[in-house]
Amino acid sequence: MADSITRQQLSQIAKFSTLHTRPEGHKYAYGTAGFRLLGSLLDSVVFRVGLLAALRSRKLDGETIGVMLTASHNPPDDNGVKLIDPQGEMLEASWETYATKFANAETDDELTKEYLAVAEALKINLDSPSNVIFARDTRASGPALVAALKDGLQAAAADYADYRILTTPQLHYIVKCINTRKTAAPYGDPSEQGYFDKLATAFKIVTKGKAKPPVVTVDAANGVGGPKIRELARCIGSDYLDINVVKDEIDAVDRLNFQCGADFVKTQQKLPVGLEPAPFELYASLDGDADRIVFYYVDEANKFHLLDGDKIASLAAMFIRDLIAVSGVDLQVGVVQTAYANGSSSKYLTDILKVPITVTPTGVKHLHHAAQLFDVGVYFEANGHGTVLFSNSAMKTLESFEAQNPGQQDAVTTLLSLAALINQTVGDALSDLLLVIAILSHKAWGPNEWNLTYTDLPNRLVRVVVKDRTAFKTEDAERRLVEPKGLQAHIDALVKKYKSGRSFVRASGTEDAVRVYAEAATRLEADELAVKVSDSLKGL
Ligand code: G16
Repeated sequence: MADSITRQQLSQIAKFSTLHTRPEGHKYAYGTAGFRLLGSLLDSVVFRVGLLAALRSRKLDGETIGVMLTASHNPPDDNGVKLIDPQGEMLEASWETYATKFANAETDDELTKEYLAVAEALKINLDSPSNVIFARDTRASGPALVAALKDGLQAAAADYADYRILTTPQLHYIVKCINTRKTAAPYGDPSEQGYFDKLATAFKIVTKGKAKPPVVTVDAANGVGGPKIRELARCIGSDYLDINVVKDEIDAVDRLNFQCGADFVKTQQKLPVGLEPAPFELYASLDGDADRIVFYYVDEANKFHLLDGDKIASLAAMFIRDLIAVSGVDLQVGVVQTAYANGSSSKYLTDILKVPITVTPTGVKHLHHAAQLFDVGVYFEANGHGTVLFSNSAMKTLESFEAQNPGQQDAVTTLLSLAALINQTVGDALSDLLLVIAILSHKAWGPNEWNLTYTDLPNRLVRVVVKDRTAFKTEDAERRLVEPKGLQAHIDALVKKYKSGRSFVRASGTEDAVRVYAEAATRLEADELAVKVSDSLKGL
């Protein structure tokens, strides 16, 4: 019986695979956030990811696996695909190797052999249940890739459900809800409405009786976040939240992330093109799949001030640390950052807030795991990708805590509601937006007061196209280059010439380029250092 099932599946895979042939000569790699490249090069990859998702679910006793089709902050012609594990986390790292092998199998025969090899090596019963759900963002290449994915799932005899257009974090949420449905701690209702209701309810509790939250204008990068944020705002109600949504033309597919969105604002350090801000009002930009957010405002002189992931992490860490102190609960808050974290933010966290910091390589998968080691782990990349994790034991401590006075009770209720408000699976722009607004409302702050907590060192991020980005190897959480040989010594010599100078180079995992980061005491010096380090990559 088992053998006939295996033969049947392999023959189906071989048959469907001929419809999704691999473009010759292209090398694929499961990178920082899955496979990500031109949508036109992804058909065979997505078909094969369908096969892998089916196996992953079988390996985990039929738990539901998610597949998200998105290229997030990348330009409109790109697309991407990534797998979501049962608790809504990124795919376990050891499976990334299988994903890369599947994607690069040269022939149908090689692909079926890889499929069987993984099943045998991991003792996966191909006759056991397999459950996969998937969704996509608004890109034009999405529907064709969905068809390829369905073929893969069908060939591998998986049960699947199409959740159509969602933000990436919504799919992570739904995956976790499905897999925890019958446990002692169900995460929520496994539907988009369930997601909106959970956030709306928590937001109302957290902000109850506090100052009217600041009005916020959100640039949705002309992506999926636009309609979703409107829906969320509708569920919360205008008495609680005053939101304007701009850059929400989801049908103008070529405008996705174009001159707007979180990546544009963070890397260019300027307003989305066409936005005319009022002084001291709060603005925010999402990215194309709404898993990142950055905030900003202009002052009376129309000067732009960015409130990025570091500022969000510091705000959240400060607020939660203070609530814990008031409640009297014995819990530790920690923050996880990457090499991109502004030097001033790390100093503020360590010297002023006195919270411990861990530094990991770029990629939320790394930060997420490091954050799980704290009772309450705040993690944000400077680009605005992040969340706050409450450990299971922290939740139990809070739930069973017996408050001695109304102040303590209030603080514990707020902490528990924050755990519901903040997406526990992955960085989520919508949930992070509500978190920031709720904190500002508690403190009766506007963006300027928030910004005054510490002053960023001027910094510059540059994207440099090189011949072969895989030649750039790093160590020390990507803060130092090991290869190309000699380059780090050259960077060190440059950095020494600048007060508060710091710079590093790393290969991007989502674009065919390397990134150069530089910071220094003044704007001029940070720019100059970035240019000099970028220049040293010429010809490489
Ligand atoms: C993805 C990852 C992030 C990472 C970003 C840029 O974000 O999820 O963790 O910071 O790519 O990565 P890299 O510098 O390696 O290109 P997103 O929002 O594009 O999914």
